[in-house]
Amino acid sequence: MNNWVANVAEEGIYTIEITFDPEANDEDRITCTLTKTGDVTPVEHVYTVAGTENLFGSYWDATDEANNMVKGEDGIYTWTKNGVEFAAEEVVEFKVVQDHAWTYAWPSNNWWYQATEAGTYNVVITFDPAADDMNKITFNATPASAYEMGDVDHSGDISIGDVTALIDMLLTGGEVPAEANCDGQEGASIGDVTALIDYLLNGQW
Ligand SMILES: [Ca+2]
Ligand SMILES: [Ca+2]
Repeated sequence: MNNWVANVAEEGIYTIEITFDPEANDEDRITCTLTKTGDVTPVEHVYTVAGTENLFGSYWDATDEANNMVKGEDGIYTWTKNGVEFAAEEVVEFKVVQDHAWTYAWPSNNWWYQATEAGTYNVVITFDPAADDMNKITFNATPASAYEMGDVDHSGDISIGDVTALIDMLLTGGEVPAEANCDGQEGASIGDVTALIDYLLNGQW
């Protein structure tokens, strides 16, 4: 009368065998055997932001590896772009796509952002695959001018932490915010580190 219930004790790959003997007594007609044959290997996905060309450089291109997100130790993926120029009321739209295909993409309606005023912005997008659909994505566009020159780690003041942050950026070759340019020469170099240390020692640029 009740359905047959087979409990799976632990996650894994199983072989399931069900037998039915019409000649047996009611309680013996059905047998069900679960045999574990292996472990489940977690699938590592690639997440990429794809959207309007004004922010992402390519146009709704799910295959653009330049826009792959970077996985953090907490399992949350991040995409960062510093020094983005937005006109007043400029609109950005995007989705986060899984494995360079549109089969799985969030949010179902495109993420929509409109810059309130013209300026240079640092943009950070995060994606949490484990969160429910409404809370997977965060988008932050911070005016780049909010940080003063030398405040590389965006802590609000200039300290030895900024020297460390700048050296980290030089070593990893990541995007460098405008405020990391301390020597006035374009781009980030060891000259910016020297200028920053000079400032810490002397209190002036
Ligand atoms: Ca700082
Ligand atoms: Ca520089």
